Amino acid sequence: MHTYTKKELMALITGKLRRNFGRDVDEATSLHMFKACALVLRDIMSERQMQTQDRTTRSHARQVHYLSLEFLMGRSLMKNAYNLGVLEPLKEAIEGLGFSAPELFESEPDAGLGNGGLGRLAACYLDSMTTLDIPATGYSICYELGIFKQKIVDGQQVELPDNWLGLGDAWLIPKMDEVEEVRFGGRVEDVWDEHGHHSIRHTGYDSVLAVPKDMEIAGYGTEHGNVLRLWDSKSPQPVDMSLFSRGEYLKAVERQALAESISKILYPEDNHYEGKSLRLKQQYFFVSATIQSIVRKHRAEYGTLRNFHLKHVIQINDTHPTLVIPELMRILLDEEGYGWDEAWNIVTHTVAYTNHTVLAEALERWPQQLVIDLLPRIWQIIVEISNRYQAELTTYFHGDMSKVERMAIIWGGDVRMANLCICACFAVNGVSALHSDILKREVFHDAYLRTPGKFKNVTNGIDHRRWLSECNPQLDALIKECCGGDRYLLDPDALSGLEKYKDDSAVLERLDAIKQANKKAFASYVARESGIILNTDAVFDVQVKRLHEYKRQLLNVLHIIYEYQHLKEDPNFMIVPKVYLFGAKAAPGYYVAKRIIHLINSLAATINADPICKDKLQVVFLENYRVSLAEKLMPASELSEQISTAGKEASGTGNMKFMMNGAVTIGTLDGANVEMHQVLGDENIFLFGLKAHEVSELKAKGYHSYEYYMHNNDLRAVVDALAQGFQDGVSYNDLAKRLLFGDGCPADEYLLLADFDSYRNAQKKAADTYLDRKKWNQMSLMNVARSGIFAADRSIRDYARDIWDVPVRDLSKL
Ligand code: B1H
Repeated sequence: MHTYTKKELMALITGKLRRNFGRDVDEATSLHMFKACALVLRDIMSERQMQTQDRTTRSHARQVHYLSLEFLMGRSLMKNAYNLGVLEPLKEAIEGLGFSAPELFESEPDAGLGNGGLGRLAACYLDSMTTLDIPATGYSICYELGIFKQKIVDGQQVELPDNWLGLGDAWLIPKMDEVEEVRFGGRVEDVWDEHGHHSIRHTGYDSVLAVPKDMEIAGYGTEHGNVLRLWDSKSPQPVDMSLFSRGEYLKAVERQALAESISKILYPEDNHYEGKSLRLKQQYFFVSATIQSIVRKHRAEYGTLRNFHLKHVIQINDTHPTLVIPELMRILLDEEGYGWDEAWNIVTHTVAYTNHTVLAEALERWPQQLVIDLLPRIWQIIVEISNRYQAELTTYFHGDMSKVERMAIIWGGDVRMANLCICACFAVNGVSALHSDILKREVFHDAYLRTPGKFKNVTNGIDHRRWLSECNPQLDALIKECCGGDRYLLDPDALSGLEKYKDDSAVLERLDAIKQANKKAFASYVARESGIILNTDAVFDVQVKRLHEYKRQLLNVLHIIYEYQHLKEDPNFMIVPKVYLFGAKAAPGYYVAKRIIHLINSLAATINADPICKDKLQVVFLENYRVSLAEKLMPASELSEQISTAGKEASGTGNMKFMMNGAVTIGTLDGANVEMHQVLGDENIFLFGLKAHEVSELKAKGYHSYEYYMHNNDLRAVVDALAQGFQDGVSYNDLAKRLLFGDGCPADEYLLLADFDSYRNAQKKAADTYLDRKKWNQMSLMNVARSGIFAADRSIRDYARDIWDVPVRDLSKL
């Protein structure tokens, strides 16, 4: 594989500075320098990607298309340099030109085109698909504003716009010759010509142009290159001249603004469905542009769509791209003139659906009137799919209408996207063993009875090169010494080579020292950014993820209040000093989540100012949790909080990042924690709480949180303190009442009080274990050693084998 020297890179960078920015190195700002470096890497990737494309075309290989409304890419400069094998020479080149490489890497904005786990998963999968030589393309929207930036002002979240494109667009290549047109609204009619041929006439619609902005994706240790195609919306006319000339300036500009609003913002709700018309427009815009672009290339290559399903598989990331189903039907029916059955056969052998949540409030149900108004032809096709399905179901279930109703696609004035996916997709998968079981046993049980073969599991995984090798270079070095050098980078199972050192005190002490150094590095970062001084002699106990009630940040808080109360009574209560770190964005409209952020900050202010807590107990809320902050935090974490109500977290992927970096988990048997426990055994994880089936049973028999409150003095004191509030005088009576009585929702819907005691015991056990340094380091080592199955490479091999039927790079050639 061709690689680049420091000297070559310096020449390429100075060339870019001169040609693209008209600057010599000595006149260049760090902004110019960043862009020049990005452009140099982009050129290398473009070249490889085009060769990959040629190879794919020549071999007529089957391709994967990964459709997702979110790709949470984070930063790219270091990642791309790493994958291209030029990280070291690039650093030297940057320094050689008089700039600081770490500062330059740090100046890159995160591409925050996603909310949380679902979006980050898509980004990790792009890396693995490329590394495993799969011809794959990601598709999404080129949001002008990514996930909002979070500021904490007076303890509360304030959202600021995230305008990432100023620098971030260095990675994007606009392809003006591959623009697609997407149509909204208007009327559709059936027309017959003089020969009796039927066609559909669509008139009076509004057009929006979709401009592709391609981001090149480099794989690790391969020449293979893929693309993430981000669609930008543009108005077909810059301004409407007919309106303009009549003096209606505002109206003229308004139409343009409306078209361009489609790709303005990412909807910031994680695990929650918002029935906004602009969101439906986003979904159709991106799906229609995507499928038109795939179809256009396919036609050019094969001259027919009859073999479409043999050459393409479309994986949809949750139901957000569901409209790809009727949109592909529309093209096959209306543009190709295929009959229904032939079109349906192609579609149902092309699209596969991944479900990411069982939360009822996240299931997409679009009001049919919205679909009718915005997408009249798509609506007709959905109706036809729905009617045929309903007839089949009625026969299959011998008229058991309760089943037919649950599985219906159109019902009660809504289009239920998950049911449309289950009907039309050839595969439906969950994202962890437990989650896939729950889909089969509960959420989609009726469909499972009819077509059990469709239902699969692919447990999530993370890009272990980003989340271990790049972000934790010291641990990376230790692993390379212990596990056969670079091997684990392409063969994550090689991490298990660490196991044989679990009684080797030299290795255990190295592991300890690495963690200590990473904690210090993180602490100095936090000190620089916020002025807060973290106690690096304390356990770093970390809960970072989106703020959601089911994730139970509040349970963590209740336990901290408990410790604080006991510390006040007994100065020797905290044998192990602790730093509790939180990081979480709340959806701007999610009131309770915002209250919990405020609560964490109120409690932190009180505890951190109390002399009793000095060197024993500290609570810190980390502002603006995001990919690039996680990369600094994971290597420094010791205890990983994965404490969702069992049955609610589909998988979790943060849990895997912690594990890979040697943090020990305190958690419930939920999502992928179940599989972590399976590989770790009871002795290397701190489990607590009700199991998923116990949660269901307790809810079925009637859960009364008040009884836990009444019968547990410690718990009562904690909830009372919560209601009282802390030093800043803010009362959290609303949150306390929610736990005891509910508020238009069941009291303590997520069973915090039921799990409190069990959580406290697990916390106690973790603290006691932490005192035994050897034992803790052994647990930490085992966590790293057994984390190989949580590499995204493994997940992608599963998808390739069980769903996509595409070949992957062969490890035996390593
Ligand atoms: C997950 C979402 C999600 N599940 C709707 N569902 C969204 C739903 O903008 N929306 O409308 C956005 C996101 N996100 C997460 O997916 C799960 O909660 C995690 O458990 C899982 O690890 C992750 C990846 O599978």
